[in-house]
Amino acid sequence: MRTRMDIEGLTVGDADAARTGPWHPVLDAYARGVEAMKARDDAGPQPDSWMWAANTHGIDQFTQRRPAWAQCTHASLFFLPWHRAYLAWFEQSIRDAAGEPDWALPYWDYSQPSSPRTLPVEFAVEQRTVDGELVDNPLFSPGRLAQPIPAEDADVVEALAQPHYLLDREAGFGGALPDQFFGTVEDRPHNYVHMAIGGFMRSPATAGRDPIFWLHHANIDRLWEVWLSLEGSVRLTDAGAAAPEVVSAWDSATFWFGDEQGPRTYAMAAVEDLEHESMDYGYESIVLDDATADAVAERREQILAAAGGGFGVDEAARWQAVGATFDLASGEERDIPFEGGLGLDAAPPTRLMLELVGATAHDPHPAYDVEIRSAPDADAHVVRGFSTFGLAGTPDDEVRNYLVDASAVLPALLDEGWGGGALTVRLLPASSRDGEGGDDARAVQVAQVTVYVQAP
Ligand SMILES: [Cu+2]
Repeated sequence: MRTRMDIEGLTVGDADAARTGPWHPVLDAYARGVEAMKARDDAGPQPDSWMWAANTHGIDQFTQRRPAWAQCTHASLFFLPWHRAYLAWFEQSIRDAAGEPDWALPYWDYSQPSSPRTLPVEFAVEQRTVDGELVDNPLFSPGRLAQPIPAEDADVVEALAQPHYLLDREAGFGGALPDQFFGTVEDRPHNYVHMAIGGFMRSPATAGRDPIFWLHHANIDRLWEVWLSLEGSVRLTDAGAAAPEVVSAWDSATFWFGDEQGPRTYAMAAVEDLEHESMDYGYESIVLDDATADAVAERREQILAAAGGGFGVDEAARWQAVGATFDLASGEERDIPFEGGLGLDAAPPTRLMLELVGATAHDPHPAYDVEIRSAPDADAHVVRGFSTFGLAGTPDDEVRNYLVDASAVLPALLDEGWGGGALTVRLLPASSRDGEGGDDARAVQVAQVTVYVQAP
């Protein structure tokens, strides 16, 4: 079985050393493989070329669609398995191109507390030395942001703490029903890290062109294994965890890549089994550092307590819709009209969820937070909103849906006497990343917002 290694132990760590000195054999083989695949691009589309691999994920508006391309599966419970199969197929292409049959993709664990969260230098330098000569570095990609990934963007606690893979009207680790919302691990770190790296990584249409894409996704894939190893994690296929039709759609899923006449296919049974010959890899480590492990365990307890023990997709009734629909644009305040208040029994709600459906944008900020007030002149309470990865800049993926868990501000709203009369909601550019403030041209439009509450 091949081992996918942590890049932290492979990198030379210093830009000058990366420019002039030898690289770890795993990274040297990756660079040679990427270079060989890129060289094939000149001859037009071929399944073993670099752009074919990138276009399989997404295509830009200048690229003619073909069946093998633009397949990426986002905002879906199939996000994790589709990308796992995609990585396995790509890994084989690199092995073939580099002539290294035992090579395995490294992973980039930017969430480790000790990580500098900056690009490994082998990906950052524009040139490297091969046989005593300075040559272009095939792992370099233009337009990436220079600053480290913000620590909060790389946070894994919220994702790993989710007890369920899939939930109804809220984000489980791997997905949310109806199947058009992001699971927690896809939201963060995945989407946020894409936007923080920048360049080609900012859009699903181009992300696969950046060699770091594959190490980012190896880490997301590794987090799936980390989550599975945690006590109490409930798989989609566990008894009673999902509706039979969802389980059957999951079990019968097959993914295919490469030549349309003779594609390589990956059935779900193989994707779920890392020992299967078409996977055949393990990770150097799926063990969390102590501080993160403690934070995950504590957060998981909190989530289970807030859910009052009742958890599972068959309990759809536990979320009660209380808000009517309305239009929401970033920077613009709107009251949410309620029909007849909260409509709950005597017990006050314990959780609050905003469902934003049909979001569109032309050139949005990287991320938005959500400001909530119990009345137009009341104090503002801010909760984390969403990353805009995939919201704009691709031919197809220009409408997104988001679930925003606003439970953290519920006690304050109830304290202020909020009884379900109205909420004032605003989207704000997340200030930690972008200081430009409200810019109408970069506004997000949301077609429909629904407020859900949950009582004990
Ligand atoms: Cu991605």
